[in-house]
Amino acid sequence: MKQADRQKPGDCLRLANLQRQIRHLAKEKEALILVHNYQRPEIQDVADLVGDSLALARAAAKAKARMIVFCGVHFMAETAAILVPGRPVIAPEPEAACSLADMVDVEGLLTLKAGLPDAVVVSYVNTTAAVKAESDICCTSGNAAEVLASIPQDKKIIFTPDRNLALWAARRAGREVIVWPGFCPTHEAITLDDVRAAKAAYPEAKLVVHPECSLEVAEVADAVESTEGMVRFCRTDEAETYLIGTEVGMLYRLQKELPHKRFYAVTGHAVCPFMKLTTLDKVLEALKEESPVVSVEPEIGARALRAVERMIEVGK
Ligand code: CIZ
Repeated sequence: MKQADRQKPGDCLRLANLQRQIRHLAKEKEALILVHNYQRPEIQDVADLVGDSLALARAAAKAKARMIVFCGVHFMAETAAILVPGRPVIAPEPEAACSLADMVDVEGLLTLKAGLPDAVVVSYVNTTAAVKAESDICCTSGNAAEVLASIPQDKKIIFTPDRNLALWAARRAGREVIVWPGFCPTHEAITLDDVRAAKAAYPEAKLVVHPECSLEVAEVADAVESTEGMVRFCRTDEAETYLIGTEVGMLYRLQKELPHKRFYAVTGHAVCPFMKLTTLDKVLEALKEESPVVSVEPEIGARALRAVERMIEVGK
C-alpha cells in the first residue's frame, strides 16, 4: 500500500462525522439512500440499500420515501426517476456518466431497427432513457439470460449495448442475438494475463467474473455472475478464497457480508472512474440542497418505463 493511500486517523473521524450528518439528514428529510455495489466503501456504509441496478430499481419502484438519493452513475439514477415520476431523484454527482451507456445512440439504434422491423430490442439497463424508450425490454446482468429466454422463439433479437454480456447471455439462454458492439472499458481491461497472474498468486482461489468481461476471461472462470449473483454464489459455495473479476468496489460488499471468506481482485486496475466520483461531501451537499434532481422528459420517460417494468418483472 502506498503512503498516499493510507487513511490518517483525522480522515476517519472526518468521514465518520460526514456519515453521521448524512444519516441524520436522510431521516429528517425522509430520503432513501440507494447505493450501487461499485461505490466507495464509505458511501456503501451510509446506504439504506446497497445493490446492483436491478435490486436498486426494484427498491426505487417500491419506495415510499419523499425523495431518493441515488449514488451510482447517471443511467441508474435516471432509471429510478423513470420508476418514480413526481418524486425527486437526486444524483449527488452529475458528472458520473457511463462509457458503456454512451456507446449506443438513438439514431444508430433506429437505423438498425429499420433493417430488422420485427426484431425485439433488448437493452442492458446501462443505456440512456432515450435508448430505453426505443427498446422493447431492458435487462441487467442479473437477468439477461432470463430476459432472452422470455422472448418468443420465432423472434430475432437485437441486444444493446454490451457485446460481452450479449454473447454470454445468448449462450446461456440458447438464443441467437444481433450484437451491438459496445463494451465496458473497466471490465474489458481485465485480461487473461491478469487472470493467470492472480491464479499464480492465489492457486487455491475460485475465479468469479462479471459477464461484462471478455468471453475468453468468462470461459476460464468457475462462475460468471452479476454483482448480486457474486454475493449469492460466494455465500453458498464451499470455497474460502475467491478472485473477483469486476469493478473493485464489489470487494468491499463481499468482504463485509462474508467476513469469514477472503476476496482478492483479479486486478486492482478494474476501477470505474465515474463510480468513484461520488464522495460523502457531495452526498451531504446534495441532501442539504435537495439537488441536483435527475429529470427525464415525460414522453421519453413513459416509453422507457414500459421496457424497465418488463425488466423488473422477469425473474421476480
Ligand atoms: O446491473 C448492474 O448494476 C451492473 C452495472 C453490474 C452488476 O452486475 O451489478
